[in-house]
Amino acid sequence: MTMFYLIHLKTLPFLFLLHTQLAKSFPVAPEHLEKKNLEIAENYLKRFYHLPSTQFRDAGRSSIMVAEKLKEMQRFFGLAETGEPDSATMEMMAKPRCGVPDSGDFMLTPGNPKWTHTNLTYRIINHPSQLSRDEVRRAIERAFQIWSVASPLTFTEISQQEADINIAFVPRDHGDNSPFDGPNGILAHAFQPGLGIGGDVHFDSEETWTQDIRNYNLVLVAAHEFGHSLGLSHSSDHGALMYPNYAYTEPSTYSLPQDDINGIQTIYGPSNNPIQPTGPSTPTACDPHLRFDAVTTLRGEIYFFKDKYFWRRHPQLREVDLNFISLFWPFLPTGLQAAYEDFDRDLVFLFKGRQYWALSGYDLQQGYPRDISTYGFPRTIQAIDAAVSYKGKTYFFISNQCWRYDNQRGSMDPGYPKSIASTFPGINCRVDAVFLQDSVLLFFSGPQYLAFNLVTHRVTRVARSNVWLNCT
Ligand code: 7FY
Ligand code: CA
Ligand code: ZN
Ligand code: ZN
Repeated sequence: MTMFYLIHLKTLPFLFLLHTQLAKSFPVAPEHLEKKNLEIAENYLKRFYHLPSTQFRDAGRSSIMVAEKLKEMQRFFGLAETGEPDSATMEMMAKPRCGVPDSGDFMLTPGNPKWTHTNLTYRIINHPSQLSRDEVRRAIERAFQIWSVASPLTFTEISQQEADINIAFVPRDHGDNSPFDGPNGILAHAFQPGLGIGGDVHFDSEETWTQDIRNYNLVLVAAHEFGHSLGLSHSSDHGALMYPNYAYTEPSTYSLPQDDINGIQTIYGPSNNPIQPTGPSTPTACDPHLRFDAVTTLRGEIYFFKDKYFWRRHPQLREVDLNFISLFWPFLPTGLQAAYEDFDRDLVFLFKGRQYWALSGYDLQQGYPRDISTYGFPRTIQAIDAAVSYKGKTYFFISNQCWRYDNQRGSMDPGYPKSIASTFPGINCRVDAVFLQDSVLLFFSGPQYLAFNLVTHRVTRVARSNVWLNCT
């Protein structure tokens, strides 16, 4: 049984209520169609407009919340703001939002097992050879904290009595009919909430457990397993902690993705914190508001950076895939701000704040990150919006100004910065990102891009940014 059914069942009383209120606006629609429309509309609003799940809506205001969210959606698409799932609205909702990375959702464990108390206890039975007892305790504490900030749950370590969640590092056959397989393969497993072995987590003691980017980071694997201990199953959202595949992310700054927050709060309700935590959402390629952090070519492919992700596009194949930045370059931060390729040196430079990194393919060049003062930027420049290199010069875009750096001489050209519009007529907006393709500069500004022909010195095209991700 999946999440869908759980919400579905709980939604029924509410659906009937809304249904009778809207009946007059649908004189001809057959009843079953009407109900179906409402269901589709609700799922759509939950997915793209943060409509809370039924159980977290104030019963009396539930239908009003749906109507408000509908109006918001209608306003966005330029439809009549009826607040009702009329045919024009349903048609818009039915349009494929391409590239939505099988924008899955969290799943609850079949049968919906959960803890009936919120003050959970855990006990660390042993530790693996590579990490000390204290290192394991710190990692486990951090992994629980990832879940406790987003839920009403608390986790307390105990060393004597029986704990809710027992944590152990064990090899091969260890008496629960789920033997481990030695290095790699299965890393750990967890039992769903319940008495006895319920909630317990076992880690394969033959893995190399680490506190850094090396496989496998204990905090991340533990946090994933604890999701199972709390009643969550795997999610199809690629950015979720409960996604089935291990992916490295810096644990000290990790915050629980929104999909996992939605999952844990579906089971245990919102956090007791007056300010409800929110988490990063996996970007949707065809979100009409999508804007890029940075764009660059790299050895013939185009990389579009956004938050902790990038899309990669092969220019001929038109194929686009979404990946974590950390999967290719675990040493890079998220939220990059500018990037360019130096074709002569076969290097890519990436910028965030005053720091920058030089990459040769997957590898970080020695001596990086460096400070942008090496380019000749004064102390007053705190960040670069966009950068691109062309014919031995590198152009940096900062606010409404453009700086030009001479790659050979290794210094800024005199006369710069200049206004962007005086250097590139027609580009009179702030630039989020820019890259070069066949003597054309592609400038991204908010949800649109402008193509600037370097030969004719004119803007030749303006279109939506995410057509680059094959969105129509
Ligand atoms: C994971 C798991 O939770 C199971 O119940 C059975 C098999 C599993 N596979 S695993 O041990 O290789 C594993 C895979 C991914 C463990 C953790 C993760 C993980 C996923 C996302 C973020 C961090 C870790
Ligand atoms: Ca293993
Ligand atoms: Zn086990
Ligand atoms: Zn899992």
